[in-house]
Amino acid sequence: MVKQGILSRYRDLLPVTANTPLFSLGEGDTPLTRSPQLENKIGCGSLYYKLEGCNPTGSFKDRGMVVAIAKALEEDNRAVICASTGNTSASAAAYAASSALDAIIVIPEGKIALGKLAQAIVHGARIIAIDGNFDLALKIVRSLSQKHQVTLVNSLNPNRIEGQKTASFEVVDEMGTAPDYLFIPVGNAGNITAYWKGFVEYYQLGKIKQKPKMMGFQAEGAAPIVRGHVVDNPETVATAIRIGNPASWQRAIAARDESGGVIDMVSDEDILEAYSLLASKEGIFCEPASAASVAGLLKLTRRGMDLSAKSVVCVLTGSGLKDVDTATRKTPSFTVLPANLADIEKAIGWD
Ligand code: AN7
Repeated sequence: MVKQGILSRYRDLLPVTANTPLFSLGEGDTPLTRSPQLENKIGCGSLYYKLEGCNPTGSFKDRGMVVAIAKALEEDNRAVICASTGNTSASAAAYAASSALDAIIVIPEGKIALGKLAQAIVHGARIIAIDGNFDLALKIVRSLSQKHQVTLVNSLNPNRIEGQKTASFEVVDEMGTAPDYLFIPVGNAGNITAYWKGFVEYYQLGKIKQKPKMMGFQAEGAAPIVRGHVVDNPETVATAIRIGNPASWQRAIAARDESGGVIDMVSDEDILEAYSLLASKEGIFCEPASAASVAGLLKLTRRGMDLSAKSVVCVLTGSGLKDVDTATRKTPSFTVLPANLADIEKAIGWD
């Protein structure tokens, strides 16, 4: 069977009209898997991962992008623009290419993971790397989109949030209920906003009896919401969430407060620990920003949070293959030997 995509599957709950093209590159319907080891280790009732790295361009951005691009086509706009820490631009480039739209992307020079840049290049986007961070890039593309005939496809575009909310629908459709807690990384804060919107809508439709607590995690060096002020020079190993002035700041706070959740921060060390643990114990290769959700879970449980009777979903937002530099930086990661049986057996300890 041809994969349906979120526009068709959730059309009744999306801004779909008779003129919206219902196309798909295969986004959505991502795996919800149960933790093989960590669940027991932290004494959690049940722990699930929503594997958003399994989307066509390797991140959750595809859910929102397919809606944003479909609406641009419906309105007969032929070009899209975005600022990005990497994943939005990769997704915009792919979806624009598939619909013969021009994609213009503005990125912070030297601060996006190479896999994401590779995607923008192969999909034929016009790439502008600026001497400035994501926040400045976003300011620039906002101005450009007001001045020129081009659709802004950052999460300021409400169609992006609409598409991304389908991830909560899937979590509920799969579990038959909402989890008690949803742990999620926070950068520009569009995704936490979207998940919350999805849960609220399902609640209003009577599909769930209670909504989850939203547990958002920023990186310590890029934690404006936690600190309560704009961070001028955000820094973190998790380049995807290297953001100092999130566009959906207020909506993230609303999601936190209305759900009774928290927005907290995790250090780069915490992020890399969770990143390695996910890879080496759970068999999941996600990118560093994604590991912020699990780093947050580890932080809170170490501080005594009791989840023994609770269900938890951690959103793993993007694939580890996006950022192989972080994975291969660890030394020594392998042994170089002559191609000879005896030497190799010796190195493995089989001599
Ligand atoms: C893997 O691509 O902002 O809080 O420009 O790529 O909705 O911003 C990416 C963000 C988490 C944070 N995990 O989500 C961009 C961009 C990954 C990400 C986030 C991003 P938001």
